[in-house]
Amino acid sequence: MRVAAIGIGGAGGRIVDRLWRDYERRETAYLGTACAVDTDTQALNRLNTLPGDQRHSFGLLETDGDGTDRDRTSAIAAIEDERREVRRAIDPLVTSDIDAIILVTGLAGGTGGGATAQIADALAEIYTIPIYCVSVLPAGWDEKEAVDAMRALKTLEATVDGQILFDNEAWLTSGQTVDEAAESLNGTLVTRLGTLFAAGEATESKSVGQSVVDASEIINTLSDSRFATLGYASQELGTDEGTGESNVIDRLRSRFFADESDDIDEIEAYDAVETTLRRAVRDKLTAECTLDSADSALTVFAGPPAWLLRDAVTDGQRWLADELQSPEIRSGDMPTPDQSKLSVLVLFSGITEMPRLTELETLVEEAQ
Ligand SMILES: Nc1nc2c(ncn2[C@@H]2O[C@H](COP(=O)(O)OP(=O)(O)OP(=O)(O)O)[C@@H](O)[C@H]2O)c(=O)[nH]1
Ligand SMILES: [Mg+2]
Repeated sequence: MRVAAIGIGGAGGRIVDRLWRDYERRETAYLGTACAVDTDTQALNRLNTLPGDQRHSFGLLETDGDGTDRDRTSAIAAIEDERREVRRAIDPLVTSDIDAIILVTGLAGGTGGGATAQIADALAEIYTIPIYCVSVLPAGWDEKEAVDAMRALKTLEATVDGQILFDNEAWLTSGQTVDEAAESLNGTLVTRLGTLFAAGEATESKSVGQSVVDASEIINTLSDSRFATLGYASQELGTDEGTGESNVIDRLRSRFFADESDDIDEIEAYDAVETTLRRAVRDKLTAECTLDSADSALTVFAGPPAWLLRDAVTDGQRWLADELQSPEIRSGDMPTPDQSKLSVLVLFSGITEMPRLTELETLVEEAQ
């Protein structure tokens, strides 16, 4: 799936900056292009990898270029004034080969939480392709943050075609601040987003009769889905075997570069697929949800073609259908012939129950 990614505000910009780095490292060209949009020129300057002409400031009269300091109202005023200019800055990104627009934002931020829905709305006036938002939920128990985040979440719900949630609270370890943990939080999120988008761009493998995911399947899973969350797990293959290093490397080479599935132990491959899928589902999701409240899911199995055993994938899908009480499940492979890693990504969507949203709602009620 080819996407145009737009980061709005500090968190959005940093996550998209990181996505740009992930994209440059992958073989699959899933990112048409990307940009960051912020009221804070210093934050834009501090990004690491996005080229300078892909960083855009707005609202400098309202904010002196320092950001809004968590003030949604001034971000909304700024974007109302500069709606056209911001859209014009984004326009060149949305080329005809783009399947979807991905906005990324920290919901509790003044800029991110205030301006993102307005930007989505301005883009939806022009483009008919889906617009999704990757929405970061605030950590902690601050009532103002909860109020702002829930307001932003609901405004976005009315504007975008689906939101993939990331819950900072779930991913911070105790005592850590978001600033300290930002690199690792953003790395976690970006690995999952990159795998999802890259899967939708994978081409059919000649070696095995694999089914790949195409962009329309991701779109069908995400669209009209309210909230979505991502699970992920990966496992190095075969590293627990052998005695000497060269031994292991030789064996890995002969196994991973081989096209024939009979070069690998099928039981081992079956177990690897099964275990990695279960970990992807049971380990921490980008935002925790009640699994049976999801109404559809999409799984991506990535690894050397010979390891992606049809039976294991089909049985895995059946297991997941049971777990979720039979919603719609799509599945596909992303063959990576030159890697010694198996990974599984699961996109759950149409979720109606998320404990963190209930917590934030409670904080909102307490604030009233
Ligand atoms: N996951 C993640 N969360 C972040 C990051 N930076 C900030 N956040 C969180 O995202 C929310 C919004 O913060 P920012 O993105 O800095 O705010 P902003 O959109 O720039 O808005 P203002 O600076 O208030 O105008 C807060 O809840 C932060 O804790 C980041 O790099 N990664
Ligand atoms: Mg900011």
